[in-house]
Order: sequence, then structure tokens, then C-alpha cells
Amino acid sequence: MKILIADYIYTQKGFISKQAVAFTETVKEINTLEILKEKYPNAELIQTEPNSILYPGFINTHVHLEFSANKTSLKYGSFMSWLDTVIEHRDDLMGACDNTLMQKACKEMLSSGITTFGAISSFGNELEVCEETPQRVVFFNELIGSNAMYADMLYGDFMERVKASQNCTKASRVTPAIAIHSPYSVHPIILQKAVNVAKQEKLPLCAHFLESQAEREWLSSGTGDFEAFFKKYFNTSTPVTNIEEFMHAFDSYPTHFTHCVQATPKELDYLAKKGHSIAHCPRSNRYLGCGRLQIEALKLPFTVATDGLSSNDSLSIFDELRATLMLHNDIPIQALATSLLKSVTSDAAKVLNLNCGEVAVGKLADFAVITLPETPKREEEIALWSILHTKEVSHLFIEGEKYV
Ligand code: MCF
Ligand code: FE
Repeated sequence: MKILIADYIYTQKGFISKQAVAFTETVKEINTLEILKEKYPNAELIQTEPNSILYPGFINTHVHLEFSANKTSLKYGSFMSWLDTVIEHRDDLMGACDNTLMQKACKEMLSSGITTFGAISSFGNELEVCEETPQRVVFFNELIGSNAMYADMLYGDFMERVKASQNCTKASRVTPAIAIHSPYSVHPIILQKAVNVAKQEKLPLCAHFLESQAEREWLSSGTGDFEAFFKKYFNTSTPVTNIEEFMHAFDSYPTHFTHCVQATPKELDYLAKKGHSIAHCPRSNRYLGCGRLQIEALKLPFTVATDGLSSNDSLSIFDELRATLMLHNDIPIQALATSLLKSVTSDAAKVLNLNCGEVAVGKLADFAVITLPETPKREEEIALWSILHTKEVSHLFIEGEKYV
């Protein structure tokens, strides 16, 4: 048993003070230090620095580790130029992305307090790293392939990767999962097969959806920048699906849709009605010229996620939260800070169906302790000060084990 003492604990009821947490792999009790010491006299005491706040470990629901080698290869500014450079540099970037680089990416996430991440995997290259990293990993095997001629082969390869991720060692914290790349890149027949697998085997499911204006135009009318792209690389001139058909493919299974920047209010309402959620990647959207997701109007749960280094400059969840505050400059800042912390803790855990994301009895003891540079003058501002002042966490626990 361990007992952790911090000035504040972030809970569903707000920040509480003068309390400590007793835990093993899970949280056993939250009470005053005196009572906990009396009840668990042999427990190891962990006294954190003054002005520390205990948070549940942060959850980054969407990252592409395989693209960690990108620094200046991919062109930012507009989605289509970015995609062209993905095609151009993909092999080089994959070749340069060895285990050491991906371990560095995991470490960067860990230092910023991320105890769980959703890894979108195109080839399965990062499975070994994800098995070895201390973090909980929801391993999203990506299905991609719009050409009916190759669909069966691509689906076969995809299922092999799904199986490999289902056979991870018990010691690892990997959960197998499925990612549908996007409506423009996945043939509806294999899409439906993959959704059925997710449903039957109860695997978390995600999909990039309505990220760019070009995607919207291609899916609605077969025109725009994607027309030349598909002509050039695939010698086709018609989209394999449309927005409505794609959305309906997920009707019977809650899915985590990434981006949705270009979705209409009606489409967002539809997603909400079907119990789906959104991964909001503000820096990725900004860097790829995709626009701003109107989070103030959402009626469905959303998470804030970094996306990969393919469309970002860091994998720090606090860098992402600070950027989110800047992008949504019309939303009152204190309320926004509070809702963003929820989006990367309890809301994200619900989306990924994990028993973490809250400091509460019975939850997994995944914690991130942050330390403010001085005593917060007003309690209602702790959420904002936490986001603004944190570069690295001061302690981090996963399932009760200390890693930072
Ligand atoms: O989320 C961003 C932007 N949207 C789509 N795909 C990706 C992102 N970052 C990496 N990707 C990957 C995706 O998984 O890039 C490839 C896929 O394997 C693009 S499709 C040619
Ligand atoms: Fe992505």
C-alpha cells in the first residue's frame, strides 16, 4: 500500500484539499492523512512538493508513433500538400522511425503525464515498443485500401495485425483495437467487415472523418483537390463512398471519430445520437489548414489528442492543451480549461472503455502529479494554472508503480 499526499486532488467534484490517497494497483481510499496512516500503518508515504496537484494520468486518444521521424519532411499549411508529401516521404519516414525513436516519443508523452495513449498503427511496426512501454496502449490497427481489386489482400494483412495485437503478453498494457483510416481511403465492403469484427470482439473503434474541406468536397461531389490526387495515384475518378453511407456504417457501434472539423451541425447531431465521440486535434488541424472544430457547439463527448508528429511539433498533452486554449479564443478561458482537463481524463477513459481517468475508489492507480510554481490564489483558477504552468509532471504512477 502507498499513500500519496498532495495539496489538491482533482476529482469529479472539483479540486479537494486536505485529503490523501491510499492505493495499490487501484485506488483503495481517499481520506485525511491521519485516518489513512492509522488504517494502513505499513503503507509507504509519498509526500509531494508544496503546491502539487494530483491528477489522474492523462489520456492521449490519438497518436501515430510510426510517423515520429517527421520534422520538416511533411508540408504544413494545406491538407492536400501535406498528403502529397506523405506519399512522397512515407517510405523514408518509416525507414527512419526505429524503436529508439518511438521509445523517445513514448517517453515524451510520459514526461507530460500521459499514462494511456491510443496508437494508430498503419503497419504494426510499433507493436513491440507499445508492449514494452509502461503506458496503457489502445493499439488501433489501421485498415486502409480503396481499390476493390486489392481489398481482400489488404483486409487479410489487417486481420493478421489485429491478431498479433491480440496476442500481446499479459505483462503489457496493450488493448487491441481497430482504426478505419477514412471515408475516402477505405472500400465500403472491407469497412463493414472491420466494423463487424470490432463489434463482435468488443474492440475500440476509431476513424478519421471530415478532416479537410477537400475531403468533404470529394465525398459530396467527386470534385476538388482529391480529384487530381485520385487520378494521379489510383487512376480513379469517383469516391468509393459518401458522407451519409460512411456514417451509417458505424450506426450500431460507438466509434471515436478523429477531427470532424468539416462536419455540419446536422452530421454532428447524428453522431451524437448514435453514441459516438470525437478526438479533437487542434494543432494538427491548424498545421494542415483544416480549420477549427466548434467544440462549444458539440453535443457529444470529445477528447483532446496530439495526433502524430506527422502533423505536430510535440506529443506533450500540455502543449496540446495550451494550443487548444489559444485556438478557441472566444470560449471563456476558465470554463474551457476545466472542460479540457475532463476531456483528457474521465471522458477519454470512457471513450476507450478503460477503468482509469479518475482519482476515485476502485479506479486504476494511474496518476500524474503536477506542481504549480506558487500557491494558487483562487481555487477556481487551478485548472487554468495547471495547463499554463506545466511542462513536465513531477510524479507519475501507472497501476500503482512509479515511473517518474
Ligand atoms: O491524422 C493525421 C491526418 N489525417 C490522416 N492521416 C494521418 C494523420 N497522421 C498520420 N496519418 C497517416 C494515416 O494513418 O497517414 C497516412 C495513414 O496511414 C495517410 S494516407 C496516405
Ligand atoms: Fe491521425
